Amino acid sequence: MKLTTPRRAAAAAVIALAGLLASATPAATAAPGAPGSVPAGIPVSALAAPDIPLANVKAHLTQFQSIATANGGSRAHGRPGYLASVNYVKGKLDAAGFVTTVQQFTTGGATGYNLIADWPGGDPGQVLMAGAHLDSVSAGAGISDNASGSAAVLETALAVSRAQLQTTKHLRFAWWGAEELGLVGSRYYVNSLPSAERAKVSAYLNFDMIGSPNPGYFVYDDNVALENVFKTYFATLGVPTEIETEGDGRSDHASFKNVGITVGGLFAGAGRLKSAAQAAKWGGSAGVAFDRCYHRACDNTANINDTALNRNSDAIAHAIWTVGGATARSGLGTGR
Ligand code: DTR
Ligand code: ZN
Ligand code: ZN
Repeated sequence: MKLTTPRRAAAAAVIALAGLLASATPAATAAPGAPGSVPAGIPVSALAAPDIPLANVKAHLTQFQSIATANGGSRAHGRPGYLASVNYVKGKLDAAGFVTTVQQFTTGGATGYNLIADWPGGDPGQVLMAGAHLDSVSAGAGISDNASGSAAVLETALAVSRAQLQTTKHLRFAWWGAEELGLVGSRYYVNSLPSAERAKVSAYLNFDMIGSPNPGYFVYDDNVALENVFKTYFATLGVPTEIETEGDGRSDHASFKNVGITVGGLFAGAGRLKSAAQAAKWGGSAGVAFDRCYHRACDNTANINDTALNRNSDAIAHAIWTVGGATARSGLGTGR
């Protein structure tokens, strides 16, 4: 639809802890820190997240590549490829039952667009947000940076719809404009939120570059509870993680952190070189950038590591189901 105007329950009950950061006593499960223990302050959902189909995520990447190819080679702010990307994502979400809103802003002499998608239900006073910037640099299609995050967040939202998921928190997904110009879209969103609405956002999860071709597995360490949600998940896969140190202030989570909102997220690496120690534990090439096509024309559909994209997409779903406090699903839903 063309943009015209904005717009597992297991037998056990869900054990939801009060608040994200409340020092609620951890659920009486395993000893703190023991495998399978519950990080303090995180709702424990008896409902496991579904697998996010890698093929679906890659199909979105193919669409984003086609959009760039058909629109001068990029999906950059102010170019037709960006608005076409917004329309693609919006069409999928509208068809899946989300309430979408397009927020316009102006920067660099051009109109920018944020796409916000609310999943009906949940406590409107406790909003869990997950997002990714949808724009590329003007040099290329921006498949690693950041169609990867945009596609994974989109497919997770569609999985929520397929499950007709019910959650304790209200779920809100976002695709940001003009990140590459300096976090412009996400900052505009946060600054435009009335303070009462801002206070309702319990956490924002950011996913920028999650399929890098020579990947690392980095977890944001801005909040220990959210960091543990991701670390615990990767530990179940036997994948060691490191804390993310390349990005303080370098992606859209900074817009939220700057106004005191709890943030977390995942990152597979950009222009820094992978060390020998990192190559030993993660595979890939030492002495080579995590993404050697970072901000270059070669950031196309060949510039993705499927294993990293798959693992990170599933980790995103795990976080949404867990932190969102999934309580029930009522079918296969309509998500496409
Ligand atoms: N600013 C992002 C790339 C980036 C660099 N360091 C980090 C750390 C965390 C997330 C993203 C990034 C971009 O160029 O879009
Ligand atoms: Zn970038
Ligand atoms: Zn990025």
